[in-house]
Amino acid sequence: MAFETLIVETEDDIALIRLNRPEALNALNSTLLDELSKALTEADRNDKIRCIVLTGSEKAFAAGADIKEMSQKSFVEVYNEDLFGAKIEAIQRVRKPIIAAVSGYALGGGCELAMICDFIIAAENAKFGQPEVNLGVVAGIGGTQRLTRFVGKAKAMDMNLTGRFMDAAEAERAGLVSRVVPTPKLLPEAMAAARKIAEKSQVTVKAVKESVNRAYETTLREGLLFERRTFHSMFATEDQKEGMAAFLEKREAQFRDR
Ligand code: CO8
Repeated sequence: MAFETLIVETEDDIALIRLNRPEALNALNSTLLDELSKALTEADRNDKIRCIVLTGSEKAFAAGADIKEMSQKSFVEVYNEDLFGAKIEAIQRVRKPIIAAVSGYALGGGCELAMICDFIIAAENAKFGQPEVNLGVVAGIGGTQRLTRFVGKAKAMDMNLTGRFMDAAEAERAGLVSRVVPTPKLLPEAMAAARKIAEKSQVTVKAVKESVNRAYETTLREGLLFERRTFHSMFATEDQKEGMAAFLEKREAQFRDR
């Protein structure tokens, strides 16, 4: 599929999706969000793809929703079209792991898009922020919700109220990103992480993603029950037998995704 605002490549069993609107620091306009939801859905359906890496340019992962495109919309328009709703929900429905490789600005909808991914690897030059307050709006796809769960109320309030940016070191300390790497190493590091995930049983990987995400949707008691039942259900798979046999026989497991 050819895209106007994305570059989609496949490296072995990894889909690498680059946001590509350099003239607007990858601002998320409706074409980009439409194409991104399609590219991710397509990668999710493609049996040959085992993990997805989402990245931008060195200067910007994405500088937010496209301000030019939305500036003149009325409440009734954004409400009726449920601005960003369906496209973002399609992205949230992807069951394969998505790693966000963030270099440069991840602001507003850009920071929120990175948080929708399963984890974030940041380059040393990354800057995260929710500056919507400067535009007379609040965050729209998780900047007050996911960010608060990831970094706690103090930093989420600070970022959403002042609009200040968080650098990569602070984002790592706060728990927003899983690792920080020198800027030129960002993509190799993200691709290596994706390859590690791709080696595992895809059944187990999906179960891990569902189980961790459950922590954000339910009480601890229910989440622990969900996790335990998921653990139990893994014993119905051939890959559990293979994984444990390989350990005992001191060899690499050969998973078959079943
Ligand atoms: N929308 C549209 N165009 C943008 C955006 C944006 N968010 N960000 C940058 N651009 C454009 C600039 O207008 C400029 O274009 P031009 O050359 O035609 O004037 C070009 O990108 C380069 O930008 P700058 O010249 O400003 O570059 P600087 O290096 O001087 O500054 C900054 C970089 C600090 C990132 C600056 O561009 C900036 O502050 N951008 C806006 C950041 C922002 O406010 N983001 C939040 C947007 S609102 C939002 O995201 C709401 C989320 C709701 C849900 C979203 C779902 C997807």
